[in-house]
Amino acid sequence: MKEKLFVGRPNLGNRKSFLRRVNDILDRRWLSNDGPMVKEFEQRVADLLGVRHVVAICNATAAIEIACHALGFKGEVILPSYTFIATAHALQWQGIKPVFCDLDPKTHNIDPDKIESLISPRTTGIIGVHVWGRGCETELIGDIAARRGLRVMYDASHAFGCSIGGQNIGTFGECEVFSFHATKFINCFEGGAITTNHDGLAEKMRLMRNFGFVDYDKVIYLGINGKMNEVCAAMGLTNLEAMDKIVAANRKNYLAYREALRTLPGISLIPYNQKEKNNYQYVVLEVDPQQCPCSRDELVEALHREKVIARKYFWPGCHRMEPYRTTQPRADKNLPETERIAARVIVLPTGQTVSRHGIRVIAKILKKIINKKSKF
Ligand code: T4K
Repeated sequence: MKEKLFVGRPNLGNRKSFLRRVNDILDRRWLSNDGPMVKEFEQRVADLLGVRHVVAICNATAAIEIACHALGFKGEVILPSYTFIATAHALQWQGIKPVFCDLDPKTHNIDPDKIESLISPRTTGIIGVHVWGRGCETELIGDIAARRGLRVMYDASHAFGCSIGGQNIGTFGECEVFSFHATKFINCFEGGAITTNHDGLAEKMRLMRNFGFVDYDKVIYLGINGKMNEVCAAMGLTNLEAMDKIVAANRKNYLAYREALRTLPGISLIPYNQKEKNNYQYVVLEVDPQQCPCSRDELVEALHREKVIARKYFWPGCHRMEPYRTTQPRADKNLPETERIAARVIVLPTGQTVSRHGIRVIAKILKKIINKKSKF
């Protein structure tokens, strides 16, 4: 490779449209605090997902914190360990203990069969994460929660533009949280949003993102500054206009990878259900140590040497990161599948900046090291 290829290189919509929006913002001198761009962004997302309320937030981590607070989470909350550390940190930051649940190896999502045994008298909720944009088993999770008096929300950071049983992600649980970080399918530079069909919850979360202000000089809740600014909303609006093109580029790349990696022993590309809407934002390989002559780490190192900055998301799992490694030293005993999958996964670059040629080169690098190793 001439230049480094990254996982998470931002997808960009039309530059002129974005700059026109930025000029409008400057002309208006309205830069933040629930401005017109933010309102328009929220409306567009609501229309797109078919959800009643969208509350734009400065990033998904703050959005999860606000959502947890609005839902009254306290004590313990069950979530997968196989997620970006932000999901766990958002709880711990508020003094709530994240209780890590194992994953289902077929989906990489929280395994509903393993949730009930983790419920204690201190449990108040469940957070499912739609990892790689593949939806959680929302019906089963909803049943458990209803039976055990728990509240459910989803971290949908990966899943903008995806569906479960044909229904848009963003409409499940009591609320869902999206990330619009630079590396995400649709980005706002930094950004997030909470989506919900519950009027009261939406109202509460709107107030919480603005310090709890209900009027000039009147605060009715504990709140934080979770506001999205106008330039971030302008970026989001511009990128939403390019959404179909971005999905098409991702899908094309996904299919090209599938073809190019077909014959590699012990390497499989995770599938997406063709009956659902998918954003194809993640090209995820699983390396089977019984079948592949190279270890996952050897493959990642070989790619890095050739300037392909592949990633091992979400290795080693939240439970093996601080502070959880110290506060929950035995958590791994309940997480055999998480440990197995976290040691097998490689995420490859995709998006608008990755070409068919780039994909062929990546496949060649992998083939070369595997062939070399299999000769020993
Ligand atoms: N829940 C889940 C399930 C998540 O995946 C995330 C975020 C969150 C919650 C929290 O959402 P936010 O609060 O961030 O809205 C990256 C992202 O920073 C993070 O947003 C994302 N998940 C996670 C999966 O990936 P890192 O630590 O791997 O980031 P970093 O700096 O290594 O960037 C990734 C790659 O992207 C780099 O190799 C280069 C490329 N890149 C990055 C940026 C920012 C660019 O090419 N241009 C850029 O502007 O976490």
